[in-house]
Amino acid sequence: MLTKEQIHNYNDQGFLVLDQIIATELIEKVKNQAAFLVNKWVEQGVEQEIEDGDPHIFTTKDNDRSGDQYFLESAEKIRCFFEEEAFSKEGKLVQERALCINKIGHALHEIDPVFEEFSHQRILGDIAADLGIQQPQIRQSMYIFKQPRIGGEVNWHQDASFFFTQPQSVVTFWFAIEDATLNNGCLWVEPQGHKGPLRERFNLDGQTTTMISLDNTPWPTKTCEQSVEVKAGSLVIFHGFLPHYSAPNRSTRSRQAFTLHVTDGTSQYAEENWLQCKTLPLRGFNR
Ligand SMILES: O=C(O)CCC(=O)C(=O)O
Repeated sequence: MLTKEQIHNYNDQGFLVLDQIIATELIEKVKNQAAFLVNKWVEQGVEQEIEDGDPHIFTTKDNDRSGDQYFLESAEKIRCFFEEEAFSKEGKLVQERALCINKIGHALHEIDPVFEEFSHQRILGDIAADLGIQQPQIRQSMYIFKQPRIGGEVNWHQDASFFFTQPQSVVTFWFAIEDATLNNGCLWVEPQGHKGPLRERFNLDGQTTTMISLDNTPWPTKTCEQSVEVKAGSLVIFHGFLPHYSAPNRSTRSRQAFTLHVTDGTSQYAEENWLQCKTLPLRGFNR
């Protein structure tokens, strides 16, 4: 599947772009299903949540999720989270409800039939094998909307902070469901940044989450960051230590993406990771 050059580039740069590798029909199917799930969720009582003044917002400005049952339980469920700028000072939604959802997480790949089929497709297994993942295990899935005007920034981070394994094994599969551009908040990465240390670790102890500092290497600056503009249907794969972020979306177009975080069953998955597989199957790709 992957050429030697692509494998070399992944290992050297810490990321790889496979341009428009997923068929348009499949991308549309997934996009429609995400819209369907949002509508279903809205029907299930989000109005009440808003009226109660307790909407579930997702932001990376504050990583403390202590006691946030809605978030913590989403590890093995399908749940929607609002954009941090979804509400006015008066507590009203700033735009159409469906355009206020930040993401759906975190077990679409096991629970929803359309996402299940997409997530386990064979081509991903071939790619994973080429990248040396011996026993792929899909740990998390997220559908990220990056909504027009209010799409939230995702701070610089490394995915191994959330999926700590020894040795490091997490690989992110990031699918562009829509074109991702500088205008609508595409990904930014630090090429070769995966060769540096892991800076933080996100631990869960009971109901308490803590972001532990491991190394004070600064996050990338303008001189070493690179934008990753891609067309819908493209797949960006990145190493768990690769620093990446995305800017807020102030444009009039969303930048939808679907992500899978995959670890290797031959590595030791930390008990302190917030996301544990307790009831759902822990599976890789169809081969
Ligand atoms: O899509 C984005 O803006 C960021 C996604 C991300 O950081 C991730 O999936 O690890």
